[in-house]
Amino acid sequence: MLPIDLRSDTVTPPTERMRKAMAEAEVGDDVYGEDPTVRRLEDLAAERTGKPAALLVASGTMANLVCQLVHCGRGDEMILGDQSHIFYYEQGGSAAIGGIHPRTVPNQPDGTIDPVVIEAAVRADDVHFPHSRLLVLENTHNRCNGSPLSAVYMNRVAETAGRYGLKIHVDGARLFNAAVALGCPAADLVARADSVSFCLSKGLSAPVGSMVCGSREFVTEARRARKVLGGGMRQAGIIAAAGIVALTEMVDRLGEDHVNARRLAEGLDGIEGLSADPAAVHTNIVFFEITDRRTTAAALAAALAEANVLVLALDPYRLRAVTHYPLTGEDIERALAVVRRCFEGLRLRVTKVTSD
Ligand code: TLP
Repeated sequence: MLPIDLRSDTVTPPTERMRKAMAEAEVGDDVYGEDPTVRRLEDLAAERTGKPAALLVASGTMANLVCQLVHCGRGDEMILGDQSHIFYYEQGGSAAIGGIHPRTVPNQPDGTIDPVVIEAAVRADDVHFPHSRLLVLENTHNRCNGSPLSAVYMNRVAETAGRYGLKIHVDGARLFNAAVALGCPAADLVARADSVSFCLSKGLSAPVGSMVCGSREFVTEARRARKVLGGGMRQAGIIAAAGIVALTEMVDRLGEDHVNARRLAEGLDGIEGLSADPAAVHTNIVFFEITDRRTTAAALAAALAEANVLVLALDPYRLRAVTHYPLTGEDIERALAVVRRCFEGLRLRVTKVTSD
């Protein structure tokens, strides 16, 4: 059996159309602003997010860091969720590289942050305090079941941020998953944001690349920040060509991944000793938990890997599986059969060891 890789949607291979577009891409030196394919991608990304301008960068991590560097100076504070990718998985780059002070506040299970909590976290004008400059939100929210944040929530939170002069950055690595799940244009979800980043290289299947979108002035500064981080690329049209295919051909199909994720969650929840919450799955990320604690997430992930199903063990008893192109409903059923078999095998082994 070919491996069924559910570790992340970052493992998606480029489509044939992407490979062809990459081979044929018209290119130039993008640091001189002379790559026509990069320019086309940037125009398209700006249009899809409803922002005046956009910038191609190497990764989601770089996109987020560039945005933080533009919004905040050294010693400024940003408010962000305690489950956010920027806080968890980006090496503390905001502090290490930008001198930005992270103020974490609790994410609710649906990935939102209560506006009342945001308001309470804003610093008063006092010589002891850093200046509160930025609010960071994540849509979809990776560690909160891939939850999509609605335009209604964004409006509420923008009102709070506006009252205190906070800028808003949306880490929209999977923004188009949110748009498809909520049935609205991506632009509606970030209309109130000052900047948004999204990834071409996750569910949209491009091999490399993320976009930063915002006002023209913002993107001019973002271009400078990208350069100092070493992210000025030359004939980047090769990458941008795949990004154009990602945005024009791969967005509408994301719904299939969401259906597969829900099915996966239902199946996992039906396995004795495991639990998942299908009702919480609205996009392509599924968390599941080992409730029979005689075995661990690491042991289950290792057993599954032997059987060619790859998942991530995140915590001692918690795992993550992500659906994506080109996995089909049949692949999900096959993966579920493997999980059932492997988990049962582990339980039998543990039962035998304990009774020996
Ligand atoms: N997330 C990856 C890992 O880093 C955990 C994954 O497999 O989910 N924002 C969000 C919300 C993300 O989920 C990710 C990647 C990023 C930013 C960073 O993107 P890259 O990997 O392109 O730097």
